[in-house]
Amino acid sequence: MSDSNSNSPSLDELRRAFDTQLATAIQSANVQPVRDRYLGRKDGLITRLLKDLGTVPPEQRRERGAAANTFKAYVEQRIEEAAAAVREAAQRAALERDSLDVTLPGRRPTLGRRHPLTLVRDRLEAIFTRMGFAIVEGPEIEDEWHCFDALNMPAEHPARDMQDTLYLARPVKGESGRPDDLRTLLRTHTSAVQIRYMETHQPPIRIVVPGRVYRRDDLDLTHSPAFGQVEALVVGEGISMAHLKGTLLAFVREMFAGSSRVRFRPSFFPYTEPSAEIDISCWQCDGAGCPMCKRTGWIEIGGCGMVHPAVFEAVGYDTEKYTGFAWGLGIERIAMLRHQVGDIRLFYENDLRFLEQFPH
Ligand code: 2NL
Repeated sequence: MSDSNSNSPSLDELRRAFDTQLATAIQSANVQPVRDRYLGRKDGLITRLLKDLGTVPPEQRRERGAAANTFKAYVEQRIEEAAAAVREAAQRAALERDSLDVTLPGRRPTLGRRHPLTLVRDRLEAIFTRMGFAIVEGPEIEDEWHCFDALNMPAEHPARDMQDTLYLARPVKGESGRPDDLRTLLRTHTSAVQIRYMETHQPPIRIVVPGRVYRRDDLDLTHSPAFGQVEALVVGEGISMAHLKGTLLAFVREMFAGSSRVRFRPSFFPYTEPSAEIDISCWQCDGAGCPMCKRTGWIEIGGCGMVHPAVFEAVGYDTEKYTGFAWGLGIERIAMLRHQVGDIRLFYENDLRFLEQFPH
């Protein structure tokens, strides 16, 4: 028995235990506990071993001391190597994790596009802007005066039934600047904006008014309770029906086909006199007759007329001095005609399979 204390493990046993523990520590990338266990300043196994040398018989001390120091050097070196190995492994893992392959093809961001109704509206605005019209917008919540009364549609006028809409709760008395008997509603046409414009501007005026309007309608293939409308209004001295027709002809030749012709069919609107429906020659068959125009050669795109003097009176214009024309058309209808869309609801469902068929 070479050990002075037979309960202590031999250095060979200690080294084997250390080797095993260190291997495990490297696996779990945590070497520090093993280092503390063997080299810890207070409780380290080797520290104690060296301290215990004092109890070793003097004739064995030199040999045992040398063996302990050799073991200590061995442990220190192995620990250092292990720590380095763990550091390198961590670095390698980080490099791999953070590496990027610059040879991969790029990811193209999906590009948004304008809605088909926006395409039509933008195109229409561009055409009329070049003709010298100003684009004007106004509130969707209106009062009866601007939506009906000022447009020659007094209360109980039958035309109000055809433009039934949603009425909003009455404002608290005294809260609005309007007379008490004026109700608030969702506008049925953008004409209300033209009234507001005429109330604040003197002729000559040349405006295009696009926007959303509301009617009491059930949603079907061609109707929606909310839809887009564009109206135009020109007022000045000597404005005639010829100006109306010439302006419309210039518009449809840019909007539809260079060979388009315009036809007026007599009609009625309370706010225009005379009034007409606007037909344009079918751009599919150029007027010969085809399924698109139901064999008539003509397609209706909107309504128009010369502004009724009662409208000018309502906004305080001199009816002896000024005349004007106006027209209105539905944006959805134009988009459906241009792109042969058979169901108005497709415009509101935001199905990309539909929307992606339109140009950017
Ligand atoms: C249609 C027909 C029309 C007007 C709108 C108008 C506006 C004022 C004065 C006179 Cl301020 N008229 N607008 C005139 C005729 C027809 O719209 O079918 N719209 C979808």
